[in-house]
Amino acid sequence: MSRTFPDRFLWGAATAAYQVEGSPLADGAGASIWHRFTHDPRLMIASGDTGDVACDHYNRMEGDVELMKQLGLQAYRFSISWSRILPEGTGRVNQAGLDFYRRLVDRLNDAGIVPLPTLYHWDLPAALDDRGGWLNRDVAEWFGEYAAVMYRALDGEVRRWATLNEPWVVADGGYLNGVLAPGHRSIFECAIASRNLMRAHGRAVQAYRETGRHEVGVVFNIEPKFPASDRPEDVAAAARADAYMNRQYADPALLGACPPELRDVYGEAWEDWSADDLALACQPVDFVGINYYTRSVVRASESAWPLRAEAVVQEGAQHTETGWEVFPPAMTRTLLWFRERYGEIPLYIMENGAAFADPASSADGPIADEDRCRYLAAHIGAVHDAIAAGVDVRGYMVWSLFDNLEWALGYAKRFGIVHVDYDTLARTPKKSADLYRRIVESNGAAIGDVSSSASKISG
Ligand code: GBH
Repeated sequence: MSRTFPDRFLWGAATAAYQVEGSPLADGAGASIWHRFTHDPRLMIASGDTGDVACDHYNRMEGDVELMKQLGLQAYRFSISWSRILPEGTGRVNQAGLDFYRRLVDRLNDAGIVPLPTLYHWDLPAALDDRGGWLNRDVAEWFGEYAAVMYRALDGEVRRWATLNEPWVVADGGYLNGVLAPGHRSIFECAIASRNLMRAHGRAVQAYRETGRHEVGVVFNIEPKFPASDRPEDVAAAARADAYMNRQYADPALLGACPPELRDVYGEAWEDWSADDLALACQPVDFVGINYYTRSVVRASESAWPLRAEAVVQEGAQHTETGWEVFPPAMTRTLLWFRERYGEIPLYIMENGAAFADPASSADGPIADEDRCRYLAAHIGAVHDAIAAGVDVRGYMVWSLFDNLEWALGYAKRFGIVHVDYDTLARTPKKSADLYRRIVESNGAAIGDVSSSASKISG
């Protein structure tokens, strides 16, 4: 079946600063909380991996843009490292840091590739963490100041800005579970960080209305929560999980309210947001980015803290190397649900992809990452299903352009359509990169080349 996408649908690939750049302290940059986290043996990443070199994109940016051009990408989603721009987080601007992103954006525009920057993909300046980081209410002003510096520098060349990437991950991983920087474990802090993240997002949108002339939005990770059974306890558990991961951030930003289930999830750590905080978080946005990887099936479990809900592993389904179930129909469901709940907002898939171990590369061909090819074709097909049902989806960014630092999982988990050899830093497009080039060229039709009969993908 041939499926093409709307005219001007934007096809691209995504990365994030700390995951690919390397040289985190170069040219006057300040340290970020991720630099600190990966270098602190008490916090630690199991493998000892750091972002010191990563893909060395900071030094190889021009060649990388050339590669993107060869891959036929129409857009490149990247993030800006706040502490390269403002080494102390506020105040003094580091011109050399700005210059790096200006060169990147210029090269992209010269190559006809649309730049899609995200202002915050988890690398808070360490100097701001010393002042409380996301726990300090002033972070909204700090983020607004940084955002305005970027808009003033690059709004002529950039037409679409995203504020935060996945605020849920920042609060849950950084402040509740301690598995991501800054590595705290407190449900009280998680609730505070959650609110300050959305206040900061709102402040950055306000700043855009003062200085910018194009579009600004925000990026959420959305993961549908299916109840394991019709039992009311399981249905309620799924609703709590959905409120916590999905609606906790999108509701304040888009509806100006918090999901009522959060009181139950957070217990005494929950404090109702003031009307002022809700109003600040709820600024009109021009688009929303959605990152979709998987779904989860959940059942009630009194001992599972704090949600009293636990995931039920789907036996027989395919799982990626990160243990996430491959379930393409939930991509469609996510998009339909989003429109139904939040109304007609232009949507972009800002991340979708999978970690699979690379099969050994044969001498005469690229790394044959068939699992990734099937994953991408099936999920792009699922995006098409949502568009066919009338959802306004305007673009798709594969995660990721490169194998890169998979945060606390280090370099072992590979999400790239381009292989990176971490000894030589050589970039080698995998079979999925070739498939993706054909998908872009054919505006989606080439997903039909991927045999679904050979697919292990359920759904
Ligand atoms: C994204 O986050 C990040 O933006 C990106 O930097 C990162 O490299 C990429 O994904 C790959 O991890 O354990 O089955 O319950 C991903 C957000 C939220 C997706 C948690 C998976 C857990 C699935 N993730 N979710 S499960």
